[in-house]
This record gives sequence, C-alpha cells and structure tokens, in this order.
Amino acid sequence: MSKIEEVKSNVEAGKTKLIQGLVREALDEGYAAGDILQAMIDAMGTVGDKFSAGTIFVPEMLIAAKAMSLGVGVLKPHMAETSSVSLGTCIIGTVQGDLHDIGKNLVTMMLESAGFTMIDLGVDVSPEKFIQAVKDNENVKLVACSGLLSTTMPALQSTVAALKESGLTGFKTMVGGAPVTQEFADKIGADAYAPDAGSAAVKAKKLVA
Ligand code: B1M
Repeated sequence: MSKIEEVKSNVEAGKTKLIQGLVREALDEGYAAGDILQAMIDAMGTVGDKFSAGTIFVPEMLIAAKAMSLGVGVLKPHMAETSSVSLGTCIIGTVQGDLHDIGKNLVTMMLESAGFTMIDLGVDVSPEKFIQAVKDNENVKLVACSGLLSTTMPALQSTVAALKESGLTGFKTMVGGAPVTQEFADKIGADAYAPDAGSAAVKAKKLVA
C-alpha cells in the first residue's frame, strides 16, 4: 500500500494517533499536499457511504472527522501560500443546526491564503450571530455560510435573507456545502456559490474585486 493509500485508510478508520505521522511521511515521500488532502476528502466520502449503508454509525464518523482535522493541521503550512494582498474581512460559519465543520475549515484555509482576514464563527451559527459579526468587525466584504445537511438548507436561506434584511451593506454572501447547488444559491438570493474550497477562493476574490 502506498503512503497516500495509508493516509486514506487511516482517516477512514479514525486512527487519530497515527494520522499526523502518516501525513508527514507522505509529504517527506514527495506527495503533493493537495493530493494528500484529496485522499482524505475521498476517505470522508467512503465514511459517508458506509454510514448510509448502515455499516458504521455516528461515533465512527466523528472519529474519522477528528483524524481528518488532525491531518489537515499538518498539511496547512504546505497548502497556504499567503497572499500579501488584503481583500478585507470574511465572516464564515456553518449554519444553525449543523455541526459539520471540515469543509468550512478548508474554505477558511483557502480564503485566508487568498488574502481575506477570516473571522470563523464555528458551527451551529444563528442568523443573528452572523449579523452581529458583520456589525462587530471592520471592512467586512464577504459572509460565507456552509451547510452539509439537507435539513439545514433552510437555515442557509434564512441566514442569507436575514443578512439582506438587516440593512447592513458593503458585503456579499457566498454559500456552499455538499447539498448546495448553484440553482439553490440563486433561489435564496446568495451572491455566489462554490462547490469546493478551491473554487470558493477564486469566486470570493472575483466577488470583492
Ligand atoms: Co454527518 N452527515 N451527520 N457527521 N457526515 C453527512 C453530511 C451525510 C451526507 C452522511 C450520509 O448520510 N451519507 C449525512 C447528510 C445527509 C443529508 O442531509 N443529505 C449526514 C448526517 C445524516 C448526519 C447526522 C444527521 C447523523 C445522525 O446524527 N443521525 C448528524 C447531524 C449532526 C448535525 O450537524 N446536527 C451528523 C453528524 C456528523 C458528525 C458530527 C459525526 C461528523 C462531522 C464532524 C465534523 O465536521 N467535525 C459527520 C461527518 C464526518 C459526515 C461525513 C461522513 C463527512 C463530512 C465531511 O467532513 N466531508 C458526511 C458524508 C459525506 O460528506 N460524504 C456526513 C469532507 C469535507 C471536506 O467535505 O464538508 O462537503 P464537505 O466540504 C466540501 C464542499 O462541500 C465545499 O468545500 C469542501 C471541499 O473543498 N464546501 C463549501 C463546504 N462548505 C462550503 C462553503 C462554501 C463553499 C464551499 O462557501 C461558503
């Protein structure tokens, strides 16, 4: 088994004690950080499939997520080419009712390296908390909302609506997450949608230009 396959299978198996060492070894063997990250994303896809099939349960998903987060921590300095350009502040969070944060954290990492000052509100963020963060921070150019559950898609809608109705100006909204589509983003009046963290950074830069 190649080192990158080992990374994938150890994320799947939630080997939190081993994963950081394996990611370091994969980097030392010359694997690109982006390829190692993709292997871990693929592992989470497999974890999701097993959960859907009923062969694993929430605790296994949680421990796999923990392993992935540890692995991403090792990759971070190798991924982020920090831009010297300042693009303003971005408020980011996973919407109310939703506890998934790995995708949101990857988007945070990519936007930070693109030049945004990131204010990460975490998970289960209410529309009011997003609004308060826009008020509390200077030069907010973007509010980025992540949602991973079909049951929290309405929370994306209510968050975008609340931001628009708040009367606050000067920023755009972006939504994303596995169940989100461009069509849904258009329907709820978000300014942008991105399918993954890389394209989120590209779109965010264009949005605030
Ligand atoms: Co949950 N979960 N989960 N889970 N979980 C999914 C999402 C699910 C698809 C699994 C499945 O059934 N196959 C399913 C949702 C089904 C649906 O709604 N359609 C599901 C479910 C049902 C649940 C619970 C309801 C299970 C239960 O309790 N019975 C529960 C809900 C809890 C809650 O949130 N209230 C639950 C809980 C959990 C854990 C807490 C155990 C854990 C999360 C831990 C954590 O995040 N710290 C977890 C996990 C790990 C998953 C899976 C396996 C992996 C998610 C992940 O991290 N993927 C997931 C299955 C899957 O995704 N196939 C699943 C890797 C990550 C890099 O991808 O987050 O999609 P993703 O991010 C991508 C893009 O979506 C995009 O960029 C990233 C890649 O570059 N993106 C954005 C994300 N946000 C963006 C924002 C943007 C732009 C792009 O702009 C703002």
